[in-house]
Amino acid sequence: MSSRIHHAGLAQKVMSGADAAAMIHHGDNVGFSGFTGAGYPKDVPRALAGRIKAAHDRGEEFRIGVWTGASTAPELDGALAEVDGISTRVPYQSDPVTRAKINSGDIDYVDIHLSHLNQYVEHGFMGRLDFAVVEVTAITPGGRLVPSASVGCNRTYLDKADKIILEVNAWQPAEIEGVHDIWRNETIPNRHPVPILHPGDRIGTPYFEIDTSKVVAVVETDAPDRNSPFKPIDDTSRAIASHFIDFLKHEVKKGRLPKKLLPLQSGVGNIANAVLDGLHTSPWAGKGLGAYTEVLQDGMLDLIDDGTFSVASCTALSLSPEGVERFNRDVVDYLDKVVMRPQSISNHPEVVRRLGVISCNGLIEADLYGNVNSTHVIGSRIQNGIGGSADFTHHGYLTTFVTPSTAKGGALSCIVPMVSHVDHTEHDVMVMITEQGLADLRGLAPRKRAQQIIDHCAHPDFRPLLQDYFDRACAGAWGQQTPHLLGEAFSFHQRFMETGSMSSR
Ligand code: 0RQ
Repeated sequence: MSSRIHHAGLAQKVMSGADAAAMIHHGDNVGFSGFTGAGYPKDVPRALAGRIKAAHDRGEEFRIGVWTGASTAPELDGALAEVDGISTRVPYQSDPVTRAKINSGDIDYVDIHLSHLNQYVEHGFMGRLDFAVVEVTAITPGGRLVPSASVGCNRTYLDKADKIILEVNAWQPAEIEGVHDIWRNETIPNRHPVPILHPGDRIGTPYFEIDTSKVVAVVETDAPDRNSPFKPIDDTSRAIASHFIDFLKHEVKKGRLPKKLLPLQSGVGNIANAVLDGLHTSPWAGKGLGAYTEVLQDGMLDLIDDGTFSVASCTALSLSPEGVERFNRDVVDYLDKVVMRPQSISNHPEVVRRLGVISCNGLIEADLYGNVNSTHVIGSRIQNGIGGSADFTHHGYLTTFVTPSTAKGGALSCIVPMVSHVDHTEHDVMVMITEQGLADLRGLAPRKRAQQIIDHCAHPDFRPLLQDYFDRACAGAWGQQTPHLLGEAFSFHQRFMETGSMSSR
């Protein structure tokens, strides 16, 4: 028996990834573990992709529904998309092959809030779940599962799937046991309040409790997570971080934030990671703050190490190769500083609102009034997905968005007259930050919001263009709460599609 599989009955179920994959059939819905490149199964998806390719070569149809926690890795999303094996993809992805197949219409992508996923699965909104394929770190003698580097939607997948395939990955550190906090609420109409009063509160157990009779296969692996590196922190991200920190200082001075702040949430991506770095040189360095966030990025790990954060609640790691090496080496030191929860709890709207989370997320474009597009390039091509950004933005105490003012080498303004796709509306977005400055939109009517955003967030190359648009829109003959010139607003995006630049030059 492997040193990681301590349950005699489940040890009998050990087999190869290929044998396990042979149990999955065309039309099945499969709930895979995996969240931002951490804790996804490494062997079964690849073997399944081989099986799908062979079926297609024989002229047979073979596609499955792929449900995960969030993004996974080339061995899962990439491998299955490459062989046209995915019919439906839920709820968040960032894989280039999958992205291309979604945009070409070959994969149906259902991009939902991460906090909604548990309910979708639990109450059958997306139909039946045939398989849960879940990576774990170990199996205890009593058949409980020690989760891996992400929790995501695994508890619900393990509960609801007809059959379970487990991958036991010896690469994950055995000492991670104890970091997770798995809690099960009652189902509607008997749901209870989530009893979390502080980011570090533990309310469940560190294990998944499962019906072991549903386990049809156990596969042993020894393979690393994806762990993508972050872009180096540049002057643009440093400037964004500095505006964010200045704003927090200002809010404390005004008495709108306590001295020790409120729990922070930091989104995915390079900019959000860089913003965290700014806390090292802030008045809060070493001050033991709390994080109630979705993923633990390198920036957060550094801040735990230097005592700026005393605790971080999350659902997954999202670390660089160096970050994960550090985490795995010193995991015992993180056991009382990191709590990894199901995504329905890490992103729980009621908890986020009650704790008063300060949210900070990236965007693709924002408009003059503060509406935000986080997901679609030129209104139509998916980049990643909404992820948990709305879970924190709609319910946070202070909601901020951070972005460079331009993209694609300066050819494109990230501030546009009207967003080409809406993920977060003006009603939820309180503060907009670029390297140019910060627009505090709270309490402002639309025209005043627009002027703040033009003056403080737009790049000087695009400011005259945006000001001209806004002035002419305001001069419109009929009464307008939110002035627009609709035809022109969309030609702003059209111009980029046709010429590769939004600039009028
Ligand atoms: O594309 O790599 O091909 O050049 O978008 O942009 O500047 O590296 O920014 O890494 O911070 O990601 C919104 C995508 C920002 C991310 C987004 C192109 C740009 C580049 C990435 P290339 P950057 P970041 C909770 C939070 C939604 C989910 C979320 C995201 C690529 O933050 O996915 O918030 N958010 N989750 O060139 C065309 C523009 C563009 C543009 C950027 N205006 N037009 N392309 N790009 N702006 C946590 C979870 O949910 C897990």
